[in-house]
Amino acid sequence: SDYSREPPRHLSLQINSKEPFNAEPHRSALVDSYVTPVDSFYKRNHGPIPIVEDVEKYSISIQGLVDYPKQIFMKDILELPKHTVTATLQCAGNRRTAMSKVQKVRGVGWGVSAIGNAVWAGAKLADVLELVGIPILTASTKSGGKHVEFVSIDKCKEENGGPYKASIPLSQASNPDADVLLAYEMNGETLNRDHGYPIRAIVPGVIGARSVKWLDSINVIAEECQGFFMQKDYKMFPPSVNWDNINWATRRPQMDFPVQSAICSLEDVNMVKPGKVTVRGYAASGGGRGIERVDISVDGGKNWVEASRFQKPGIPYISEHPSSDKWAWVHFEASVDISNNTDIIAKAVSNTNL
Ligand code: MTE
Ligand code: MO
Repeated sequence: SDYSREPPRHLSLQINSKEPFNAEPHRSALVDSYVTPVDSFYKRNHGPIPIVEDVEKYSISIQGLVDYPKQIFMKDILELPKHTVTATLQCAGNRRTAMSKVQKVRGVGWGVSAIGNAVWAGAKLADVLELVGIPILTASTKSGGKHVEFVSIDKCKEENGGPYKASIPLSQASNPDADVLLAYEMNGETLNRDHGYPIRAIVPGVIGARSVKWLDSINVIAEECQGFFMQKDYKMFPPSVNWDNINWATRRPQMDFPVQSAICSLEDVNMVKPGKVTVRGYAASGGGRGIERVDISVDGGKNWVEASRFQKPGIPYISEHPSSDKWAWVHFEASVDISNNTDIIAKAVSNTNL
């Protein structure tokens, strides 16, 4: 593989693997701002970053079980209505390093920062699918298409040198309210190479692995994608399963990410003076389920106090409120009194009343 033309990256990132490039910011950067700057947004790759020299010649083939297969160019995508979605992207491997302290987990090690919140802009996939004759809210095409597979132009060893790919259900892809985007902007700027230039999928509320970067084709298929990252990775097994007895087919691919929270204003082990301490961090839930509550304990889990939650600075967050960003994380903050040697714990509760 050729790593000689990687893009420049910010020096503040902690590098977990150099080739392919996998890096995350320091946890404190995650609570500096609601929208994570591109420079400090985690980067998760499985091969060299592709190079698209001529964006006018760049196209995505939409094919498979559709009536009107079509090759769409950048200008076709730019002609569709532009939608802006604030969505948190989280790698399924976020916090894997901590998991491995309980039982060894395979894969790149990540701290608590394989997550970020960005303002993505692009065309809705539901609008793009209409161009090939798939009406909105379609669960199955006439020819039996039930899944939408995203195929990249990159090359990764897990696919034996083939492209990275993943799929989502057609019902989600064709649902305008699911806000699935073919994104060309991140935080108001042209998507950069690391994050999928010129076009990537953004699947809000779902593990990052399904938001395929550097799109090459979109296939409407009958069964979910059979690629490595759908069938041989990103699945959850009970502790009794190990690498010798694993039967991958017994589990479904992970899609919506589970509720998650992490303290970002303190390290895992920190020296602080006894007294008032402000605890800050992030909480996020997949599937558009908001964060109902964040609780903090300063005595290892015996007593809990509720933290305040917000997205926009100073405005209290209310889960499910129209003013809240449905697909985005919340920041939490609590002022607590700590004595000597103590465990501070944050626990988020997601809203399942959807
Ligand atoms: N898309 C392609 N083509 N190749 C990849 O390696 N990694 C996936 C996803 N899309 C990947 C990809 C994974 S596992 C994650 S978590 C996100 O991209 C990371 O997106 P980011 O690098 O923009 O943060
Ligand atoms: Mo990931």
